[in-house]
Amino acid sequence: MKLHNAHKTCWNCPAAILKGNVDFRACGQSLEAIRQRIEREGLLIECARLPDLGHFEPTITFEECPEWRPTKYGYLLENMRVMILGIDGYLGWTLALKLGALGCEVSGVDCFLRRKMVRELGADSVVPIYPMEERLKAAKEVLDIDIKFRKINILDREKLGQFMREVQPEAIVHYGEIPSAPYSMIDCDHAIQVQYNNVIGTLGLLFLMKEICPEASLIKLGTLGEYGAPLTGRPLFEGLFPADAILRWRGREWSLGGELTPRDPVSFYHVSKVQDTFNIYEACKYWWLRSYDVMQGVIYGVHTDEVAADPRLRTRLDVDEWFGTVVNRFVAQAILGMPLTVYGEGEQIRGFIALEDAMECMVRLISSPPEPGQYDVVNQVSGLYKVSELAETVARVAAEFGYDVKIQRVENPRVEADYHPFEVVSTKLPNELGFTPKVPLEVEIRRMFELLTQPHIVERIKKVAHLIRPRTWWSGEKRVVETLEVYRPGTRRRRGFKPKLITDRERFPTSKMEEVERAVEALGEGGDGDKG
Ligand code: USQ
Repeated sequence: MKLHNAHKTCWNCPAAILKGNVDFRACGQSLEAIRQRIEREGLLIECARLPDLGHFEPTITFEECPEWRPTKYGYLLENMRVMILGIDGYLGWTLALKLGALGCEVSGVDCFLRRKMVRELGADSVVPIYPMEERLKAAKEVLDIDIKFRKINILDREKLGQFMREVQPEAIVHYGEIPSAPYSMIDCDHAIQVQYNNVIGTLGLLFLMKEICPEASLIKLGTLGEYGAPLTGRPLFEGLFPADAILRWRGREWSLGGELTPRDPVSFYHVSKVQDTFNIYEACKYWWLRSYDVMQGVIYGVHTDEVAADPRLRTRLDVDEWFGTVVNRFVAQAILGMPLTVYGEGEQIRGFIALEDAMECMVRLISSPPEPGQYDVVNQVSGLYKVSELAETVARVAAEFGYDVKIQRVENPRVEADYHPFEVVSTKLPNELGFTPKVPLEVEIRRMFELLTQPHIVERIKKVAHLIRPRTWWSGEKRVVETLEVYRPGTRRRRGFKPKLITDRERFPTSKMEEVERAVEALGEGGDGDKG
């Protein structure tokens, strides 16, 4: 059974020097025109990794190429040079360790803005994190991973460009953005800071990539919240409409296939991600950059094998109003004996994914670069839940740990629909990239309780307890929200809409999936199998 990216060829590989005999990056040439020209005139490439091959056609598959080796996440380029922007963050650090453990040459930049912003608000990561120097030392000692780190603000294009020239990344993961909706809604200064940092940072990066490493793929963290939650019930497609989506108007009809789907962002932070989407889309069009825009749901959790390998390798976890995401906050609240803060009716539905599953998705995306010029979008979620449902699940797991948890409905400081349909399409990760979610919600919540109930962490949670109840209103008001109702888990009838996650797995039969998994298991952890 083939791994998901076995069929990809030099055409997708960042080591292929495609300039050769066709100046295919020139502006204004359509993909179709280029394809025709290639068919007519032939296209020869050179391989940056195997220059002895000379000029050849870009038809060698990942499966055939000695530079791509099989792993449990698909073929991965040997010692692939992956640069992570925002490597000190919740996701950046976790991914760095995972990629390092898989044999990638990991480099990363960070200016510690996240640490600074959280501390300025009086909060801190409840899981202790170490200074970068100690993190890097521990990564070497415990996991034998060398990470090349540089303290750089990505807005400093000169320094970032210099580092990119040095490293010559084959893939760039862009986590270097301010990730908080409430933070962007504090006031005008914060809204501007978030949009400037995110939008200008990404735009500058695109220009640098064009100049320095146009063959590298950009794996950019977008957000599912770019789409909003359409009250019409229209599914949230994966960034672009499928070919069979039809617009009907006054007796005529058009296919919407390939057009960007409408965006309806839910905060000034989410608006910054929408702006990024357009900038990346254009850069792929003008300069033949290639990118996956990852529309990720809300992340939760603390575990991957690598971060759990040593306390010095742990990734951060925030639970304050601004930087804590809902599940992480609920677990901390349960430990504090604070009723879980469900905003409004609690019937709002969001997409979620556990940290470990999200990291696996990222590795699969890195290992499967798009074609030159290809802008692609994946919806990265593993489950859809109502906020009130999450509170029930956290309360249930908390009971296993001896906590008697109550739930409180509080005023909703955000502007979001209480009741809304929610249908999310997420077909590419499961069907084209071979991803199956491995971490059920309750399992990760259990792991969180195991870690967060350690006495030194409980002490740290107590220190930020006063920053958990929200006081940042989308209206601009500044007052702590009031409680509307306190109830015991299991006593409130659920109303509203039932979410639907469309994965199209039925088109990719389970038997086939199992076959892939068995083949992958045979490769063993990390995968070090030979070709053939
Ligand atoms: N919520 C509560 N109680 C809380 C906290 C949140 O009911 O104590 C509700 C919110 O009203 C919202 C939902 O939970 O409806 C999710 O809120 P969140 O704070 O967990 O996540 P959000 O602000 O949407 O943003 C987070 C990340 C962001 C990422 C986004 C993915 O901070 O970086 O882009 O999740 S998504 O939500 O799909 O856009």
